[in-house]
Amino acid sequence: METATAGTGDNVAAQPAGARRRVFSGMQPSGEFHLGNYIGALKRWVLGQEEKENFFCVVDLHSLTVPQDPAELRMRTRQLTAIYLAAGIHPDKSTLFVQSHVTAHAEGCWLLNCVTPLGWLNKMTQYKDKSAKQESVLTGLLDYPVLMAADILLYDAQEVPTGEDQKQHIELARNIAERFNHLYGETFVVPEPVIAKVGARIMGLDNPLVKMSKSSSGVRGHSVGPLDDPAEIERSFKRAVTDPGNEIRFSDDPAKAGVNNLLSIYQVITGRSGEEVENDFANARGYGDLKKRVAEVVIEEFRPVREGAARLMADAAELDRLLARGAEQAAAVAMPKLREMKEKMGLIVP
Ligand code: ATP
Ligand code: LTN
Repeated sequence: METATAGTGDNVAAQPAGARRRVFSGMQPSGEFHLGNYIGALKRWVLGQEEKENFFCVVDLHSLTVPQDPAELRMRTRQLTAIYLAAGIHPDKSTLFVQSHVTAHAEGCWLLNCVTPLGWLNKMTQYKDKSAKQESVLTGLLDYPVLMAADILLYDAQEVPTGEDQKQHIELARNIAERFNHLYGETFVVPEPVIAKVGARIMGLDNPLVKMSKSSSGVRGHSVGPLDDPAEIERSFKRAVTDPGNEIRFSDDPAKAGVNNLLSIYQVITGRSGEEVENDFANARGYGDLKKRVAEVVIEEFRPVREGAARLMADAAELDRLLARGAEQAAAVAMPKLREMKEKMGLIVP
């Protein structure tokens, strides 16, 4: 798949020639996992898995930045793990773990808090958007991007594959890495965002002018996910908002955003080029046909994820064993880095 990397390649402490590039990414186990999460992140992690050294995390500490029901959070943490696995993240090819199981993340966050000016956090657009919607804003929500920086920097990750919405946070992680390196000497790799050219911002099916988002997943027809009933997925696509026209082409005209979104979904799922996609629909009979065929490819793509996740969820003990192994592998990388941070900052490390 075509990807656009937005870094400068000025990595310090780069790995030896021939070493596989190191990847870190994560997702929050709160809310319903949806097609945007799948296309913008998970599918791409799976596609890049073979040639990279991967760390994929279920970032449960990030979920705590807004109030959570404890039992539900526990269930969703295992459920998201099951979705990662069922979608093709292979525990022998990637380190798959839960953020809170590796204590270096929370500790590293504290150390990085102490090199991060508050002004940098106040500029984060996601914080501004999310905090504006809440009556009482938790400190953790403001600090969220510093925890994310700790996630990435503890692993010397060179690449961070995410959707478009995370670009500013990765930029902040770069700034924090550079500042730490400047203050205490070369310590961190400066990571690069890896954001796809197509599918990095899947829009709501009910409103193609807003991002498909977990916070709107309760809204009927907004999003679809792999655990949904296929008949419900079909209905959501049938109801998808388009425009009064009938032209099935990629376009950046906001009036055509609905059709553009459907075509982008189809393109990423089928792995075809933009031209091939438009050709596929050259003889389509209107938008009804388009919606039906997009729904079909999404349902087929999700079928093994749905079935696999249900199977895995039936054995929580096995999932927990797998996660324990992942945490051990992750800690073997993160803990020495944390130690290095502490030493450089002047803490006595026993
Ligand atoms: P949401 O905005 O839905 O609440 P999030 O970004 O807060 O999601 P995460 O589960 O942490 O939630 O995000 C997981 C990944 O999915 C990130 O890489 C994010 O960029 C990506 N992502 C989220 N929404 C979309 C979307 N609509 N299109 C493409 N990628 C997306
Ligand atoms: N903030 C991210 C989730 C996340 C993440 C990370 C992504 C937490 N830590 C480290 C990449 C790398 C989001 O998608 N909402």
